[in-house]
Amino acid sequence: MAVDDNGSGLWTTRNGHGDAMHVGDLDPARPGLEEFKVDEDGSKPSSWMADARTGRIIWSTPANGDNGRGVSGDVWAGSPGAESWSSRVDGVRDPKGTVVASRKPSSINFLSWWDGDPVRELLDGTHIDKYGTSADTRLLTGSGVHSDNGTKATPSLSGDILGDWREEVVWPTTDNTALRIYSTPYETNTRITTLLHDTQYRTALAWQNTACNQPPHPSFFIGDGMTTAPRPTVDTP
Ligand SMILES: [Ca+2]
Ligand SMILES: [Ca+2]
Ligand SMILES: [Ca+2]
Repeated sequence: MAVDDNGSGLWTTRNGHGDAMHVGDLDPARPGLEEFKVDEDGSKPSSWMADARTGRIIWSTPANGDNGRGVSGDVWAGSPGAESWSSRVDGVRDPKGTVVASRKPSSINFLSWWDGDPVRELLDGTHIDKYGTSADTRLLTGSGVHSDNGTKATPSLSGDILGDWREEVVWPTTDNTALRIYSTPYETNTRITTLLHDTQYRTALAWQNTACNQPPHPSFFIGDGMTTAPRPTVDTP
């Protein structure tokens, strides 16, 4: 459901709890924000995308038990906008719900803007990979660190906290005596104001540290073919 800033309910799909939800400009060709979610209730659609303002379901996949993992983000330039995939649904879907690639990424967990291009990378366990339709490419292996929460494999934090718009990952050392911050070694020609200036992203950095963690999404599209990113008119406190 969505709650207005005065505390009253705006809408609900009545699809109940799900372990993964993503809200962002997942379909840049369509005005406004979209929501992608997987459902735990085996009688509800397994996965779906909705208009984030109204809750209207844009597309969905048939009920198929407890769909425990799902991700949506632009991880592949071969199809416009976000790719969406989940544990119990075959294939990778475009923002209209059409299967555009048969091979799902090897992980269904976090995302990270890590290398120099605006297409997002996959973050899972203590590694970062780049999606490819035949195989993923490993870009980072964190050694001497660990993730938490079993198969959910959450880092201490993932998000843009230093430098430019690319995202850092924080993991605890294996002996739990220190936190390590990993930052991208890649240069980029893409200039975007630090993402913490975006209120949605800033809020997402806070809520991803509670309950079922998920990667933060900004309120605007970052990905292949993106338009010039918005610049904040005032500094966020
Ligand atoms: Ca949109
Ligand atoms: Ca894409
Ligand atoms: Ca990238």
